[in-house]
Amino acid sequence: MANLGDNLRINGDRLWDSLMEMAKIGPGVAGGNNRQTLTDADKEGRDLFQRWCEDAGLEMGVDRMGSMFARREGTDPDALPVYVGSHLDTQPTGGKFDGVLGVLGGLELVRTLNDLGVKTKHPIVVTNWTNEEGTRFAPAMLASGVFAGMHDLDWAYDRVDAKGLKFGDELRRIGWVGDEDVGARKMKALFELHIEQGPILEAEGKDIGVVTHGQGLWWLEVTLTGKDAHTGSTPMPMRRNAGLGMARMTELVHQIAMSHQPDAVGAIGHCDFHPNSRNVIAGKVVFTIDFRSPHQDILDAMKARFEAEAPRIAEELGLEMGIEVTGHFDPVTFDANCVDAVRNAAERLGYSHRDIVSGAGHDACWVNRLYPTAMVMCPCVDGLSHNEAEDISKDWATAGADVLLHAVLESAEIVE
Ligand code: HGY
Ligand code: MN
Ligand code: MN
Repeated sequence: MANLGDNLRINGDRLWDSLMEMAKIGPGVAGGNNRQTLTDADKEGRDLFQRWCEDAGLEMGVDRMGSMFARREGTDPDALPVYVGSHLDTQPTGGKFDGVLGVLGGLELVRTLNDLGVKTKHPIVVTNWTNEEGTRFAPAMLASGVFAGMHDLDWAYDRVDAKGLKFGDELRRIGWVGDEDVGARKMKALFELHIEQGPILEAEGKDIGVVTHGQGLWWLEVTLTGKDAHTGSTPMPMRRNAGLGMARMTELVHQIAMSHQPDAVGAIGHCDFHPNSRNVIAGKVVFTIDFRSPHQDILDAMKARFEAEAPRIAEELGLEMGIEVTGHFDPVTFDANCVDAVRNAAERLGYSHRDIVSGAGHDACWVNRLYPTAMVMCPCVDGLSHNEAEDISKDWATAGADVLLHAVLESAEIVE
């Protein structure tokens, strides 16, 4: 491997300025972002990213899921490209860095190579994957899932949001339906930079997380149907209270996850009460369970136990129950050579690091099914994410992007 020049570093100030510029688009109400997928704010963010890519001399390709691929040519145009990137869409009360750091860290990598006139044999492609969050249109990592062959395009286009709007219609409305077949692109490797979204790196004083594995996930959407009735005049024994069913099942989810510590998590983050009137007993409740574990057997055992025990709760309360899987991926083991490239880069650059399992799902988790993939993580303040107070330091962002640069160069091969 050519001597990469350990003093080859990205421009941390420029990266930070770009992060702050992007954060102005789709502002939240408490300092973070609400730039949900396929909204006008998402369109605005895409347009800005496209302008920056054009300024950096990159050639933009877009696939039918709207994922964006900005290509920096290599000396061998036929060599398989090395991909970087993440997602620009955010949670409704999201932070400024979840996903965005990976996209703009990839762009900064290219800007740095341009500044220094560094050529690589393999092309480098900076990616913005559509709808990583899965908050407006379930499931999460939707576009990378179609890319990996886990979902078909028509099914993805038919996903609807809470207002009944379809994914495909919204993608057309913002004008970001591309002409590339989803999944047609071939990769040598993919590296994704992302904030940890957990407390470990900060607590241990580590600059870099070398991501060896990712948790698996089940999203179970539960519908409980009872009977709307007056909260005042309906005797307690006569009630069919779907809200009470949800409360008891929330406790069950918590107990199931707690019974598999420390390698399991479970919660309910989404819930719709119907009719959601303060003096009507909820006749219908729809909520989503999020179970995760790095271990396949624990992940599946949690789902099985809920499916076995929840019907009794429904029966006791006179409720009908339906369960639909709205998201799933197995635990992920990233590519050992790519993981080594990340670890070697951190080592060479003098950044403290530790191996880590990703608690959150990422587009890299799906791409890993097709091509050698790894992730670089940086700490975040108090481990907080999916919260407008999400925060990182400029130094952490810079360290993460430096390691991304060197890991990618090891794969893309500098041409002297
Ligand atoms: O849910 C996840 O893990 C990711 O943040 N979409
Ligand atoms: Mn993310
Ligand atoms: Mn997220």
